[in-house]
Amino acid sequence: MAIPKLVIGNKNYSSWSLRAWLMLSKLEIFEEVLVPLSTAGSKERLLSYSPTGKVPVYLEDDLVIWDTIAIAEYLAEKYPQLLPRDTKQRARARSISAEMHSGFFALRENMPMNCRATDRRVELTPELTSDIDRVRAIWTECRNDNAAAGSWLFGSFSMADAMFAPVVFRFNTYGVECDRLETEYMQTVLQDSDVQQWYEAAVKEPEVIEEEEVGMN
Ligand SMILES: N[C@@H](CCC(=O)N[C@@H](CS)C(=O)NCC(=O)O)C(=O)O
Repeated sequence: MAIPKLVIGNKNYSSWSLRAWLMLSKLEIFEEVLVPLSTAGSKERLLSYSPTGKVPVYLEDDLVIWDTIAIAEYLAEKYPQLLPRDTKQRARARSISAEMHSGFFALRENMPMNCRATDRRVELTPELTSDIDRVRAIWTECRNDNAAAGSWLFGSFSMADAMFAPVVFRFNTYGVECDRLETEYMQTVLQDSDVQQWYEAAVKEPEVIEEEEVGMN
């Protein structure tokens, strides 16, 4: 078997890329193919890897997986440690991962991931506040239930942490206020060595995507 490849977008901006990259970084050796988004020819390059022309794309021999939740589920089949061992907790990790994948539109729209940006502020509309409150409730519930097992949402790192990692960067960039438990969880994510590696690469990227640069004073 050849070394799997993961096609990703800009580390500073591509939140879906971060999710797949973080899972893979914790599980297996892989080759990273970075296609800077919104540059000349980038769409054609992406379409040469997958039918959707979006990132992330996971490539393993003749297998192509082009959607984050499908990549997560495939990896969890290969590496069961990506989900909690307990059946009910596993269902819960899947539920919040799916909820992230299919929802939180106000959060995704109004607080785009911009890892290297700090001190940004956006208008807290009712929809955005509702998304933020829901994220905080998820983190609080998971951390309260799994505090003894470790510092990730379900104790050990799971796909759910990968799904919420870009939200941690968003809360950090846009100064979302959190309580102690939630802030501790954010620190677990931000201080993780793989997340740090991603961040350091994001800081060095030269590309600036204007429409993602929101919330400046
Ligand atoms: N449902 C997809 C969404 C992927 C997605 O929207 N990726 C964005 C970057 S974060 C993208 O590829 N944008 C480039 C484009 O649409 O041309 C997933 O879960 O992987």
